[in-house]
Parts: sequence; C-alpha cells; structure tokens
Amino acid sequence: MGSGRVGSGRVGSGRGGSGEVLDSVLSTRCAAGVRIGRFGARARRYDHGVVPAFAADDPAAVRHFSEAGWVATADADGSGPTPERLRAWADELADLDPAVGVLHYFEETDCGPARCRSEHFVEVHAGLRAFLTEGAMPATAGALLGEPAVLYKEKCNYKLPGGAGYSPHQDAPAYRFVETHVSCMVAIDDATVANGCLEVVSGAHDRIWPQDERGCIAPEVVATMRWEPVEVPAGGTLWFHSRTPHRSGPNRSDRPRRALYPTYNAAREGTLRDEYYRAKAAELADDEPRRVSLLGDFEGRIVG
Ligand SMILES: O=C(O)CCC(=O)C(=O)O
Repeated sequence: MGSGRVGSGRVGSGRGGSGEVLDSVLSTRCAAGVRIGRFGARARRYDHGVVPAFAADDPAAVRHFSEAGWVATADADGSGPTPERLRAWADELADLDPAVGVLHYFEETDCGPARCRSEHFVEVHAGLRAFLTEGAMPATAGALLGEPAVLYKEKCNYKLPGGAGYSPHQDAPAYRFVETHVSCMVAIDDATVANGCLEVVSGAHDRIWPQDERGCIAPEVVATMRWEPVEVPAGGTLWFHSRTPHRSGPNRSDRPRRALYPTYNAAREGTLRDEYYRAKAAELADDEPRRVSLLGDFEGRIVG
C-alpha cells in the first residue's frame, strides 16, 4: 500500500468540516495510508490521500480517535516545542548518564551498536518533564480518555539508520496496574515510510486480538488487517488507543527517526509510574536475550 498524506489545519469545530473528514476517513480509511501534514495547511479529503491534523482541543479530534483508534494532532497555538527544541532535547537525553536513573538501550545494526531507546527520564530532564506532564499533552490525553490523565511512562525510540522495526502489537497487554490509557508518538524527526513510521489499523481497538508467544498479534490475524502507514512531520503528534494495532518497519534511510512515546492513564487509577518501572525491571531482570519491552515486539537485537 502506498502512503497518502494528511493535511493539517484546524478543521471542524461545528462547521461541518470535521464530520465530513471523519466520514471520509472511516469510509475510505484503508485506501491510501496517511501522512500527517504540518499545521496550517488546508485540510483536504482523505480520498485524495490527505486528512487533517486536528487542533488538540478540537472536539472532532476526540470523535476521530473514538472511531478510528488514532488521531493526529498539531501544535495549534504554537505553545509546544519546535522540532529544533525536540531534537535538542533528544540529544540531551541521549547524553544523560545512566547514573541519574535514565535507562538506555542499544541495538545491533549493520553500522554497529546504535542507541535504540531511552526511558524513565522526566525526573532528570526539566524540559521534557514540563512538556510531557503539564499543559497540552496531559490535557489532550485527558480529552481523549474523557477524564483527567497522568503520565504512566515515557520513552524515546531513536530508530537510527539501520534500526529495527516493531512487530504488530497492541500496547494494552504490556500495561500493569491500569485499565484506562492512551499513548502518542511525538515525531522528533519527520517519520516516513522509508525511515519506519508507525502503521496502524483503524477501527480495531475494541478488543485484544489473538496473540503469538511474544505477546504480538498472531500472524494469521495480522494478515487479515488493513495496515495504514502514518507519516508524521517533526513536531506532529499521533495519538493512538492502547488497543490500536500498530507496527513499524526498520529505518532504511540514512537519517534518524526519533520519536517520544508518552503513555497516560486515567488519574483516578492513581499515579503508578514508579510501580510500572519497578514491575518492568523485575519482569525483565533475567531476560535473555534482553528485551526493551514487556512484549516481544522489538525486532532488533539488544546489545550492551
Ligand atoms: O517506534 C516505533 O517504530 C514503534 C514503537 C512501538 O510500537 C513501541 O515501542 O511499542
């Protein structure tokens, strides 16, 4: 399937545009794949291969999320970090000493060992802490969940050139202690088909699908699903339900495809981030070969 494009701009808000876009998304959702446009361009119809990135506070975003299991949002008021700021933060994150509590993971690539993930860093990076725990991000998570949300966990996937992809999976089975959660991908670099952007299945977030022995979606089920690559420009955000099937390919380009992945849970369930990281460390302690995730979705080989 070729990838289409998602235009951007504030759409809907009761002007009829959002309904049209949503209908269009759902009726032709698998036609072309998706590319998220930069905010400010005119939203176009999905059957031309273009759907909008919503303003995070647009009620149409919640409707789209509820129907499709994912929605792209853009920094409507310019209050979020610029791509340059995100890239600077990613560099600072990569340089953090593990002694401060950040967890770094490396994978074997054709170019040698490469950083593939950092997680557990909001305590030690003020900019990322503010971005992920205050303002628009938890507010959008709350709007999508329909109730206030708190940060459950956070990671940065670097997917450097030659970096591996992720097998088809749903996130919910990996989440401990909480039932109501949502994640997103904040693109630090443009995420494209060539460098391993996310691919999602629309309207398939109503159940946990049969799994294989790794906790990934069973291959016979994967084969029946319609996968849409979602290209996201640097600075754009793709929110997805924790039961939305997703996967990604390797980075076949010569540039990094870095992305932040915060996950939020309903605040009424508690602030359980410490408990999550403790449980993860305990569950993966004797793991061989090493894993980055409680699922076996990462297709690379962890080294170091
Ligand atoms: O970063 C990617 O390409 C996919 C990430 C993902 O699905 C995960 O970390 O669970």
